[in-house]
Amino acid sequence: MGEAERLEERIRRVGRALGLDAVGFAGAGPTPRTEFVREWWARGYGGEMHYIGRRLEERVDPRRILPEAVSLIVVGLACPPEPESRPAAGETVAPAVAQRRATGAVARYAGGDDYHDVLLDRVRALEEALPGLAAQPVRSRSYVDTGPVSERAAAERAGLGWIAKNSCLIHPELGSHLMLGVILCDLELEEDASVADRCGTCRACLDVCPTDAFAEPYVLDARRCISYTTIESRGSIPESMRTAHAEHIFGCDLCQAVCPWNRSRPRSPLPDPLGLRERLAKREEWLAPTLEWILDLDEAGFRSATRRTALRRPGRVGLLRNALVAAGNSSDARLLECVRRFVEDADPILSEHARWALARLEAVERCGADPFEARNA
Ligand code: B12
Ligand code: SF4
Ligand code: SF4
Repeated sequence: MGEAERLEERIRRVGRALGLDAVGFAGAGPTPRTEFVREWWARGYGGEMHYIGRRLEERVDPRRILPEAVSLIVVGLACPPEPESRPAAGETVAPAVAQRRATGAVARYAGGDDYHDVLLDRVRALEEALPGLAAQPVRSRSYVDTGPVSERAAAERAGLGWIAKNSCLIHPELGSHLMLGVILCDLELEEDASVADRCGTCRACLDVCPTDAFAEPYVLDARRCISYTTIESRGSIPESMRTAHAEHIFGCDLCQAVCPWNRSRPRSPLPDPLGLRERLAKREEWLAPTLEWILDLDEAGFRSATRRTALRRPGRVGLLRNALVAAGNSSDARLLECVRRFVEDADPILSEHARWALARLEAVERCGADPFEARNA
């Protein structure tokens, strides 16, 4: 066994001791995968995410960020699973659904401590350990969705898994609910063996997408993805897509939920010696937040409810905009009063979405249907 190999194993062991579930190594240069971002951006799939368009060439070739970089150390941390029962905000016993109150859905990765902070802290700890492990000074940079690095392409190259038809990186043992981080460094590290594409003839993710966001297998038009419209976009959610948003108020997991590689993985609960997954786990109030509660949040309430979470990203107006769309989709006429309060709101985004939701709820009221009876019929 050569000296270089022993260094990789030492880095892997320290990474695991720091609470990381997967650690792999890749070369730092460009690949057809990283080059694809140019075409993706040119096709307009990135929408308003100008932070991607502005630094395309760094995404293609990480050596444009750190010229001395020769290797990438890529790490993964698995998200905690959703609990079986989902109590509503402020309730510890009865689930909101049993109370027949309309709730919003929050993506699995959000609603606990922000993964950017939790994972970046671990990635930096590993980065700081590198000079000691290599017994030499090391030039390096760390990122967890905090810089112009194509993290999925890096993870695929480092053997963490394959980029699947839903465009997510799937780890064969851990599935795709795996948050990624990357260290660029000037250490010569041997690249890990790649994992072959295991999607086969399956296309469950492509078929389940309610907004038809996949331009083709493996390629997402972000503008049509609920994760983009509810988190990244600051403007109006296109009217033609609002019904498809259903109860989603922050992100979407549908194309991962149907994936057979997630259904049975991980096979047993993962160890969590440092409590990282406990920190990432959704706080109780975000398991099944009632739309009434969200629509009642003033600026101070929003700041306190989203403290240290990724839910801060769209801002209060963005989150309330999403909740208005979910209210319009809820068929729950009891939300009429909540929604009416926003019809004359000074913020044009909120007032416009409130008018849309109001028209839909008034139509439900005229019919006198009970949304929960209808849903359970
Ligand atoms: C912009 C962005 C988004 C955008 C666009 C996503 C996208 N698919 O491009 C939006 C807001 C929609 C989004 C949504 C989500 N995101 Co996001 N996102 C990013 C970000 C910041 C950049 C991604 C990017 O550069 N996209 C541009 C495309 C071109 O690159 P790519 O996605 O990396 O991979 C492409 C190429 O590899 C190529 N490709 C691969 N194979 C093949 C084969 C062929 C034949 C072809 C033609 C192309 C091709 O196509 C892929 C998809 O277009 C990364 C963090 C980072 N810095 O990398 C996180 C990241 C990708 N997101 C992440 C997550 C968790 C999500 C969500 C699950 C969140 C949620 N629950 O709502 C969803 C998943 C939606 C989905 N199905 O992709 C994780 C993914 C973890 C994983 N295991 O895959 C990342 C890595 C963040 C992190 N640090 O963990 N995201
Ligand atoms: S996250 Fe939801 S909206 Fe986005 S591609 Fe997947 S299923 Fe479609
Ligand atoms: S649902 Fe099927 S096609 Fe989609 S990512 Fe999973 S295995 Fe691949």
